Amino acid sequence: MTLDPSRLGPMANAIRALSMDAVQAANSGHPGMPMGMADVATVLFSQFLKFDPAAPHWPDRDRFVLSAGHGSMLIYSLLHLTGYARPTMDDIRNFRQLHSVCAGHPENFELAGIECTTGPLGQGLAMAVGMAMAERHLNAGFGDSLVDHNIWVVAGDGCLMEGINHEAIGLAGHLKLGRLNVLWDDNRITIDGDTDLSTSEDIPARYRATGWHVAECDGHDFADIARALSEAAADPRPSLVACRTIIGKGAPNKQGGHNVHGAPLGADEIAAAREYLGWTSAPFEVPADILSDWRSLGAKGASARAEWEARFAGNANAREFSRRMAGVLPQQLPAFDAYLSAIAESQPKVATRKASESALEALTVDIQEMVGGSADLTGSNNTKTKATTPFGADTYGGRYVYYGIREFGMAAAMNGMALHGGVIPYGGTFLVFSDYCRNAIRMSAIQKQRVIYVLTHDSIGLGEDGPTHQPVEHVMSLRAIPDLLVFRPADALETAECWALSLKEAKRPSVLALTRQNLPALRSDLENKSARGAYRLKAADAPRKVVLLATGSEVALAIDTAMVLEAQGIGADVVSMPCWELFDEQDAAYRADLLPADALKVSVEAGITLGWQKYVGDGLTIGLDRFGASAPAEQLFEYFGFTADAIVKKITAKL
Ligand SMILES: Cc1ncc(C[n+]2csc(CCOP(=O)(O)OP(=O)(O)O)c2C)c(N)n1
Ligand SMILES: [Mg+2]
Repeated sequence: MTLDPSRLGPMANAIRALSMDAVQAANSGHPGMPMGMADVATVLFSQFLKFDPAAPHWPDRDRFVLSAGHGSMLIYSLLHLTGYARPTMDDIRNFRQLHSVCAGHPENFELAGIECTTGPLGQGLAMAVGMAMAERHLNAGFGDSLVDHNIWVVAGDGCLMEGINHEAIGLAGHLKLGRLNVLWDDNRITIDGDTDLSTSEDIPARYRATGWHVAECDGHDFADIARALSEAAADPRPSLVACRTIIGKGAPNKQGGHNVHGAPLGADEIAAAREYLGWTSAPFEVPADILSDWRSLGAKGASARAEWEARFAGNANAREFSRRMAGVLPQQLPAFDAYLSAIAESQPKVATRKASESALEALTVDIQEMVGGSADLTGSNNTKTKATTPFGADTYGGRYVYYGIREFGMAAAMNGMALHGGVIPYGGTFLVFSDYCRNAIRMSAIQKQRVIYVLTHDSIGLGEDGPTHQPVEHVMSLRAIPDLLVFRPADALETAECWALSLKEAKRPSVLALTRQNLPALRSDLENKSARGAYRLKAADAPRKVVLLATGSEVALAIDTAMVLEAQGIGADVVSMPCWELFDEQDAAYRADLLPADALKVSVEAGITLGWQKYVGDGLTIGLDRFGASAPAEQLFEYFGFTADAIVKKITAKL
């Protein structure tokens, strides 16, 4: 569609006016970025982006990611102007107010058309890498007629300065993700002032060095922007387009300075901007002719979508494609069911990381949309299966990603894959390095995405690598993240159960905390008891005085402890508690039955004790409130008091 170029200026000014007025009304927000990038966004949406506001979830749409999420008014303006059902003008009037879909930063679950939640700088771009991976992967499986789209990102100086940018672009360049195009708001301003306060990096050189194509343009010259975007779209490499812009462009006295970044312009400057832009409409009013130009852009996507729908209707794989995009698991999991029966029978004594691998061998056969990977710890995380062959620039159909030593980049890419849809990502690293990707794990939860983190070497039980590698506070600190399921299974069967539960959770991420060391089998029944988060593994024989609550590798220890107590006539239940979050969702009667008021409750977990008090009350917490040490695992457990005898002594003293 070619619009008369003279129409583009007023269209861009509509973004500027809405942005400055909404921020002014909220007395909060960031006018500088949307005003500065209004021209680039207008060219992108008018000539390049494939989208249909009437079908915001159409699978073959281009994905638009506002990585510079503080500029949220840019996307709210665009969605409104192009004709998405929401935000309405009233929504925009309520920018940043309680329950407004126009939240402070863009949130994927608030508005169709917002592909991911952004604001933590750098992560939008890194999620876009995952979207571009998912696009190529699905293209390899379903062909051009169903999957053939681009990922467009608007990123600021901050997104490019963050450490995660290095991980993300390194991965994208290596994987030759040519569908990814990043429009850099090169305004040379951040909050503190000019970028030369803090950086003298040659960004184009850095991008070229990682295998990217780089184009540059004057971000206020429509023809030049269109030329650069065409080059980006045509180049087979991922592209960075450096768009030289003026922050707050249109505010005559404030533009170009850092004060326009994140504060309302003020009544006087807004009046001056109206004058300067020739914008005579009242706040939250867009002249009919300008709105109609925007709406005509929105409408043009309908024909592209109709053509796609026609191809889809005639495609032999349409059903399977729809199932995957809807995130619905296959109805039958025959390989996994057979595996469950086999281990219930064979009772393997294995590390839970190894049990995870065995479960994955079956699951990745049954669930073709699972795409695994590891941050260079494949042999330790046990994440690679026979069914998952390598994903690479020449093998986009592969299902195993060698992420390299890029934990944060991996986690953000997995978020992007899940958000794109059609793929269920899982990826591994050591539990202790979850800190490296913690904010992306948090973003999995905020965005309600099924991303599965395989975090192995989950305690001092990893032994000789010592305290730098021994997680102590990690399991508990992950439990502190809302809407994240943290599983710490106790044996091979529980590990398989926890995998099944993670996969069933279509709208929540999961962590599987897994051991390096072997653990005995504790159960042989096939009911998924982990589904209730905690369950009574052993009931007291003698009159019950004690309830031991344990997770993972400490469940077997709790059983041993209970045996010693029983021998002394002290009845003890053992409750295995693989997932706090699921237990907390059980009804009061179930919870009270496991945690009876009249027994001494004792938690046993090789990590910090902070938090266990909510279950044990003034009972006992057996844990590790200090860093670990380097030694073989058995010696460490003994040294730190994780033996039946040591625990029994504490219990009898307390009784
Ligand atoms: C990880 C992270 N750190 C810090 C911030 C706070 N913050 C928001 S915007 C911003 C400056 C970003 O500069 P730039 O990307 O150039 O945006 P511009 O000022 O050009 O709009 C900062 C530090 C953040 N949102 N995320
Ligand atoms: Mg900037």
